[in-house]
Amino acid sequence: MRPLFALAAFVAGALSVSVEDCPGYTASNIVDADSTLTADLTLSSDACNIYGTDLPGLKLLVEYQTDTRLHVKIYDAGLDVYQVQEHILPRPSNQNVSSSVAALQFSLIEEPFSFSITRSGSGEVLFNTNSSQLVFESQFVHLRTQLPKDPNIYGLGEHSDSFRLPTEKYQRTFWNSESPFIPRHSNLYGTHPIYLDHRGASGSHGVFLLNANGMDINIDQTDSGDQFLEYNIIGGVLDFYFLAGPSPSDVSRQYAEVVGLPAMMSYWTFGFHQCKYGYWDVNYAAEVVANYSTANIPLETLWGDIDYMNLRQVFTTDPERFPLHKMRELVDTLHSRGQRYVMMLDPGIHRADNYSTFTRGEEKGVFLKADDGSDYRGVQWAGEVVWPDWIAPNTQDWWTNEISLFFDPETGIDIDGAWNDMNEASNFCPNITCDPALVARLGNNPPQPTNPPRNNTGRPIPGFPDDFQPEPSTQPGNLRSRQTTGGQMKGLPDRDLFNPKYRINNHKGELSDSTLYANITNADGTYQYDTHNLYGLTMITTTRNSLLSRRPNKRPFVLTRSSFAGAGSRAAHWFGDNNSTWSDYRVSIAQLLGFAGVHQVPMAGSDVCGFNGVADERMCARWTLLGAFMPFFRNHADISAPPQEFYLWDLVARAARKAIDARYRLLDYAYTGMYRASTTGEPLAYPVFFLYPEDEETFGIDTQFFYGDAILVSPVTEDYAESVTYYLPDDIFYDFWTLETVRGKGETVTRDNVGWTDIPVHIRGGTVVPLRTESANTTTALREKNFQIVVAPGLDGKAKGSLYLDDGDSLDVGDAKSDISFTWDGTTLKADGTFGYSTDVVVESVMVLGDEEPVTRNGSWPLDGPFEVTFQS
Ligand code: MIG
Repeated sequence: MRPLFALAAFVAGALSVSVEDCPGYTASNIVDADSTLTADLTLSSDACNIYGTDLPGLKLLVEYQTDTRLHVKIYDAGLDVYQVQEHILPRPSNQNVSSSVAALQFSLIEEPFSFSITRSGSGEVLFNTNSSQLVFESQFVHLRTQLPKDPNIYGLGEHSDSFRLPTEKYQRTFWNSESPFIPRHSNLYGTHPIYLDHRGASGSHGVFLLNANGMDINIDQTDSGDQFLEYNIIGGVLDFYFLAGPSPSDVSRQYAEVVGLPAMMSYWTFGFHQCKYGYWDVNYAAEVVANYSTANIPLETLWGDIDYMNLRQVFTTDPERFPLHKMRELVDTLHSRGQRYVMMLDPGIHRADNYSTFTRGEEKGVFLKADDGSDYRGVQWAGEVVWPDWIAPNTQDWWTNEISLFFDPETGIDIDGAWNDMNEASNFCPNITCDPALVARLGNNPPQPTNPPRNNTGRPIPGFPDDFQPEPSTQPGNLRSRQTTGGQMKGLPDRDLFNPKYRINNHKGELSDSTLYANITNADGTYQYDTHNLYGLTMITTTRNSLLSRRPNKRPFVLTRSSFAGAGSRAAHWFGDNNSTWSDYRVSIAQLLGFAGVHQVPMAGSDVCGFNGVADERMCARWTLLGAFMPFFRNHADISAPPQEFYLWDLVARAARKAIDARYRLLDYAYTGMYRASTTGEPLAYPVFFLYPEDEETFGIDTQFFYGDAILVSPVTEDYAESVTYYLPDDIFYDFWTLETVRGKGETVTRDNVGWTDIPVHIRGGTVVPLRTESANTTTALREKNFQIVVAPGLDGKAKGSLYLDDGDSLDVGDAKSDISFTWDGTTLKADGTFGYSTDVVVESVMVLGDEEPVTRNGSWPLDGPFEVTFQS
């Protein structure tokens, strides 16, 4: 056995971990029933103990759960190894189908043990582990599958790389971390261990590994050119869900069956959002709102970053800069104008005896604990902080109480949504030698703005009290685990939680660097070592529940930075602290495709115009046009960045008016897509190949996308360019702006003279798109506008689409919803479906696109029952 380090593998060439000397396992006691298969796996010979201790006995469980989902789980016979708690990620129900009807088939080789997954019928091998031994150690789990040559692999977020992943020397690391500047080829804020493997005409399938532990996934080729993907994980079990597709969006839907359907979002969340870290006081925030009005740019939602807090304490307002009565006035004013307000809630809770959020939490025992029973302490904005243990018994009640007190509509701030940041969790303590009291005292005064905003009073943010007395640190010490019993899947005892021998390629350094220490235990006895990647997911679950308690029948809106598989069923996501660069403008599309197309987090988008650095007029104009066609549309910037509100530049203001006008006219179309996503798992934004799965030219496209299934967005991609080359599949399209017919030829098209307020957008033929006849200042006002139905006939002359309507905000709308389908047969538009939502809004016109000028019929068709509009001359 050779001692090897992960980094050595990089130097050696292929990104493989050398496990040749490991013995592998032998399968025995195979019980092959109609819908399940079980077996014992025993270590074939002497342990290799390459990065820990080989586990001698494993179990294999195979379940044909549905006709399109196969569950394969390899776990320790003693049930000590950590498994993601059911209450954190509920498992899908097993329908126990007969393997004879299943689309995927499992087979195994007993000695050395390996397994493969094939597609029924064709027998195509989708997954095959026989090129490398299974290694299952106390702190290292390894499994490799072969892939076809030049595979089309997508997903495995969160990352800022190309949407179609590189196939050589490429690595994805999962260890959620605060990742300013969203570095390429790095672990970022979220963990989504699912990939979609697209094989053109033979179909797509998905592979989800339900494992939350730190891991590296290597995609590479062996020296002899064999393509592989391998998992190198520092704990947990191999819990795979294979999803049969065969279409790419079938995979999306099947994945949603496993991790949960996306949460339905309120209508207003599709409005335009403005935020900035550095809105220095309530007056400045109010002025931004006023400036948007003056500039005649619709603003739906103002956001409050940590600026509002008193001494950076969550659930407080700065009495001088954000006095409560002024905040209430601000929010009342926003609401009276049909606008909204969302505020930030960070998990780091200031450890101060005069801070009641902290003391109430103390009383209820909600904070993560160090071994001596004292609170685990670190550093965040407020200074020395403690962190909620989201799965401790009283945490939900405590958080709900804090939320209902602070956001009480009668006495507090009547927010419309909550923003969860820093939930990886971020810790300003750089490593385990940190003395939090000292770090807090030395280095954590909130940064001052470099660009004083208008109306800034010039007063500095108050610093931390001078009489602050740091207590001597007891951390990390020799921490004692709260865990005592085995057999509960809470993590093997006796592991090196700080420096496991296999070192994942975490860009932050060691596991505990700048985050919660890996040896901290949660209330149920699990370790942060195992649950780190779930911290954000548990926070947003708690926040969502609290918002629900506060307003039981309103859809909660939570925006989260950190995520894990299933996050979309609880929250929206933005892509974190990107840069005001063309590169990050471009990569926002790949990120959207990952989250909306594969990870099932449809309400997603980037900080428009970029968070860090300086946005300039032309770049911001382009980004505004692009962002307006993404589900989540928010302009946000750092405190050190100059202001970048749309009204600050002429070009950007014009781009914004135009883009928001289009976005709002399309809002019900997008909302219908959201409804579809939340009820079926159909994506809200599509990679081009999802709709043209046999067109190989589309497989690598990640600078174009479909917003919904009808609107193809092809933004300018090059820096400062006024032309763009984009791809049009062999199909018929219609220019969204001019309504001209454009016959796609399965070729790239170059368009010159793309003005700074222009973005190429096409309607895909074969679709019917409901539009509001005109835009409005707020989404509330928009809901009063009538509809125009646009028919975009396909090559066969036909088209279909739909329109979903409800009150826009209720969690349970009961029967008060309409799901209207439109079909166009070449002469008649038929509207049919359900009509439970009552509205005075009518369809005012129907427009049919075509080679000639569009033809329009005007009228007044109420949305209370089926109707037909015929275009027979
Ligand atoms: O920079 O709360 O990603 O959106 O403005 C560290 C301040 C803290 C990071 C978030 C960013 C937010 C900022 N936060």
